[in-house]
This record gives sequence, structure tokens and C-alpha cells, in this order.
Amino acid sequence: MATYVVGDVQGCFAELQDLLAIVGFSPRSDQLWLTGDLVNRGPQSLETLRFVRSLGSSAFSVLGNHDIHLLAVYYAEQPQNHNDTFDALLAAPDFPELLDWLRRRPLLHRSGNNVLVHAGVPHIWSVTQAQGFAREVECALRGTNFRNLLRIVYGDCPRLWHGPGVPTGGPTGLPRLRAIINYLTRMRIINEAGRCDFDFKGPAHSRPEGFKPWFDYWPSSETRILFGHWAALCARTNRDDIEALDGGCAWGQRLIALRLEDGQRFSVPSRLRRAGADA
Ligand SMILES: [Mn+2]
Repeated sequence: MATYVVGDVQGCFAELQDLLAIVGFSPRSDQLWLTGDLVNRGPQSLETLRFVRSLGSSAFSVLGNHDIHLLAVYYAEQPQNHNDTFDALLAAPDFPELLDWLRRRPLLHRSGNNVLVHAGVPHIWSVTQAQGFAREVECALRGTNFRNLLRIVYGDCPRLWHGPGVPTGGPTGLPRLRAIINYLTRMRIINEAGRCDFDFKGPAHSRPEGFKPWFDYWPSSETRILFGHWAALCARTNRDDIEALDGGCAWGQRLIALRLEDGQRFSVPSRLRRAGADA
């Protein structure tokens, strides 16, 4: 029995199969955790969703920003971006069931000392608080009014969780849920006050002044945070307790797996041509 945590697949289904073959993954005895962004940019989002759903309780995938974008396109008639690769998905006969499954995925999965999340956990929250805030969004996405959230899900505001003009306990209503989604699925760099720069996608050393990678604010601890989303990190944080797993497979780089039990990493090359990074 082993647990493999795989970084952002983004429709790179063939590479996911390559990676599971080299680790000898068995759905009967092993678990597969995924850092989210199962879909978009790569060529086989449909096959990826079908496969991960078919694993049932052997797989845990958290929602990433591209997954949420797909939910908003389908359920709330939001426009696609010119480089989205959703056409085969949207035409598939089983698409409604796949999307219903996708919207019931968690934003944060915690098991023992391990925390799985797409982008990260901001230092302005404890891990336990983050778990509760993720739960608020999960309840909204599973509830009858989930389309209301998907209609307003885009945008960077509210930019602060604590501060002047923000109610004690954080923003309220739908803007609160958008802020939680932004921290957990879009964050890369953040300032001391808890404001993110969502436009920055580069390597950590080229960040603007006043901002740091979200994980630099966390003291080392026994809790291990596993995340994806930031391909330009090249899957490195220089820490043992915070594991970056987005290998940029959809950009022609690699798909990465971490075996939780012994910390060993595995990877396979992308089958796509190398392209510019834009996770
Ligand atoms: Mn992402």
C-alpha cells in the first residue's frame, strides 16, 4: 500500500499513465492523490476526468483554478479563453456526470500530517482554519445555489482577509468564498498582510518587492503541505515539509509523483513540445 501524489495533469493523460506504470500503481492497494488542475491546456482532459473518477475511493483530487474555470464555463455560461482545450469534453455524452463529480471534489484534503491543496495555504490562516474555509466553499459548490458562486468566481477582490474595512473573521457572503478560492487555488506570492499578486507567474527569485512565495512565511513543522499550480518553481521549494509537485507537463516539461511513505520522487517527460510557461 502506497500513496502517490501527482502534480498538475492538465489533460496530460498519456503521461499520467506512463507515470503510474513506472511506479506500479495498483488501484486495489494504492492511493492516488492529485494536486488539481486535472483539465485544460493538455490534449486529453476528458480521458483524465473519466480515469480519475473511475478510481473511486482510491483517488483524491483537489480543485484547481482550471477545474473551477471549467465548472464556471459549463454551469454559469462563463466565456472560454482562446487557449482553453475543453471542446472534446463539452461534446462528450458523459460530460454532465463528469462535471457533477468534479464540482464535488474538495479544495483541501488532509490526512494525518499531510495536507493536499492546489496552490497553497496562506500564512494568515492556520491549517485547521484553512480546512474550515475550504469546507465552506465545498458546501456551496455541492449546494443548490452553486451556480451563484460560479457566476462571480472570477476576480481578485477582496484582496485582504484581515485589515481596514474587512469584518472580523474575514469577508462575508460570496466575496468571502471567492477570496478562499483565490488563496487556495491561485496564490503564488503574497505579502505580509495577506495580499496576493495573482499576475505573477515567474520563478520565485524574480518576484516583486514586498512579496514572498506563500510557503516562505511558514515555520517548518510536522505538517507536510503538498501543492501544484506553480510550474516556474520547477517543483522545488528547498524544504522537506512543503512539496511543490507541478512539473509543467502541459508546457512540455515533466509529470511528477511523490511517494508519501518514503518521500521518493518519480517523473516522466511530457509528450508535448516544450512551450512557454503559463500555468
Ligand atoms: Mn493552477
